[in-house]
Amino acid sequence: MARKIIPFTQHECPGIACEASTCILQEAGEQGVKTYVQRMEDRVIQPCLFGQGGTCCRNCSFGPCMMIEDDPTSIGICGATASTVAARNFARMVAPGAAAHMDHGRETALTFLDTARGETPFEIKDEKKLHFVADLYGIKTEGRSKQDIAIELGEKCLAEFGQQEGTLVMSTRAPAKRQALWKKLGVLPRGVDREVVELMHRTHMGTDQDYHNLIFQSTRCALADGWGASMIATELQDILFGTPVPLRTVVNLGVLREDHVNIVIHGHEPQVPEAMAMVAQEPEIVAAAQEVGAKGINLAGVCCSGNEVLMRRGIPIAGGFIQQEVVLATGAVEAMVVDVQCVMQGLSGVAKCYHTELITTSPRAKIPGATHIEFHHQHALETARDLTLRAIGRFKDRGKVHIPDQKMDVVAGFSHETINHMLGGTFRGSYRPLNDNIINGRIRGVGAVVGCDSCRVESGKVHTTVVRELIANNVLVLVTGCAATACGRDGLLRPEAAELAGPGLKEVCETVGMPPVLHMGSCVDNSRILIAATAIVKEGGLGDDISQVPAAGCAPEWMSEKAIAIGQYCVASGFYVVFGRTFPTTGSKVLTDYLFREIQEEYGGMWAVEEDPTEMARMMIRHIEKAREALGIQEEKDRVLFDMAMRRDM
Ligand code: NFS
Ligand code: SF4
Repeated sequence: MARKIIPFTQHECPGIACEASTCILQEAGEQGVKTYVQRMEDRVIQPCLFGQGGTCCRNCSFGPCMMIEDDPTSIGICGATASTVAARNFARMVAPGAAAHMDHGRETALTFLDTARGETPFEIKDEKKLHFVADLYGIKTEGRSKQDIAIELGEKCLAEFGQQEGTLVMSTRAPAKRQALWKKLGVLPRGVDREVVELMHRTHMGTDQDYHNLIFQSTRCALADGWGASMIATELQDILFGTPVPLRTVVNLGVLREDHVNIVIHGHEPQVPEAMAMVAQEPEIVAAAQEVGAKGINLAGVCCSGNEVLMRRGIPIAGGFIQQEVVLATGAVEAMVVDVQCVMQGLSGVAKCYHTELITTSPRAKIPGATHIEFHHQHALETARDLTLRAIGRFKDRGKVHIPDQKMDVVAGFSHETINHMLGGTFRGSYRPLNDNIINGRIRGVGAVVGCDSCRVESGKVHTTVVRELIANNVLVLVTGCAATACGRDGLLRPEAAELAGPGLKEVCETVGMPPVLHMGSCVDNSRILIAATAIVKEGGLGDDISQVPAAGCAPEWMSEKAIAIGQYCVASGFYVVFGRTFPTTGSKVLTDYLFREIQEEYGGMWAVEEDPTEMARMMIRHIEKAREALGIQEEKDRVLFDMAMRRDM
């Protein structure tokens, strides 16, 4: 059968992250390797409008029932309306999205606890943070060993997953006004797992059939993610593996090395990547690599596994989500080690076209055709050595290798603690200088650009267009997840990128020596953004709640259910949140109006959707300017407009 060769350039075929990816994908296509690009081309059945707008229900065997909101003949056989079905489907995105972070948080807590008990090769690295978090949990720290404190903290965190009543400790870190609002609305999560189970229950046929009530529980579940499990994950990971500090490293396909055994770590939880990093330089391992003719082991990351070890160890990232198959199609990867989430099943087929061994490590995530080697933190190093030796064993089977030159310097590692120190000086950390710069208008506000990269849009480009527009308008940008990787590829995570910023932001970046776009970590680390926003509120001068801060968030290329859970907890925290391209409730105007407008009256935050990246940035900027106006700090606007005009003249 004649193969179709796809004549794509990055422009002709959206969804290809960069030039380096284009040329690898083209080669792969010519050799008959099927990647997401071919699968998109091959698909005959196109997305259905009911599915896309959230109004197809298959919750019982009377269906599937497809709804048209204003058509009385198009309601469910059970009588369910479009808004009910769209809300149920939305809830069914929040539940697994939140559950992914929750299960990650649980796994972290288990590793943390066993480490405190001396049963893993990891250690408590950040004692200062251990004490801080222990204080939050009301744990006595004075005169106790770090192991003792950590055991109590691990047990307390773990107990919150199965907790039935009460509230989650992390949620008490939110601004007082926000907590009072959550209390008033009755939306404070009672436990972690409980909120997912209840949400799933409510979506069962014939249960909750009121869209507002369904979104209420979706919110409680999402809050149990952001102000619960994700925050537990971030904080315990920092204590265990170290709180990130700024460091320099590189991203994109060019980080793979021709003369090394390349091992790519992909997925989300940091345990496997940390263990792999711990053994990679062991003399016996290096010797084994040299024996097969390689110079050593080169570890590189993909997705959030990559972000975790990029932030803490400076391990380079080979690619974001959309590049995962491209990384293998270089022919240079001996093994790809994956755990959970965002791992494409297509990897299995791509790996088979090369000498690459695809290895799954979590009992929760297996892939037909992949090798399964289960990872347990108690034996982390033994397993990591085993995995590494397997990769070394594949080196001799390498065929033709094509590693593109493209790689880009990045500065990453901006935890909340780092921002605090960087801006406030080493003696006493503080957000005062940031708040002052927002108040005096040098920085107009803060924009969070987060989430996946997508094959449905000009991948990466959508992120970077939004970010470039924001920084040009003096909006300081915080990034996480694959959005951060896309910005990294584009050079936006370097201090030099301050050149692209408006004059006020540029001045601040140059004074501090920081990039205008700060990489805050993986997607569970969106909890760092919640903490940063809270720190801005607590510092004073910018209102007494997150909804008053001149800030906005977006996920321009979102694709995963996690993105919906994150968006919902951000809206419920008071943020204005813009999603790119599609939104999963548009089949119901009633529900969409609620999420895009009315919800603001309850939570101060709301959703929006926009396809055009420049417009997306402008929507965020308009929101930021409106917040400034409400705070009475609008004066500097003229100067910014003047500066914009000046720049256009240049
Ligand atoms: Ni977030 Fe990170 Fe990437 Fe999207 Fe997937 S890796 S957890 S979900 S695709 S940003
Ligand atoms: Fe149709 Fe109602 Fe069954 Fe859904 S639950 S498939 S709307 S009958």
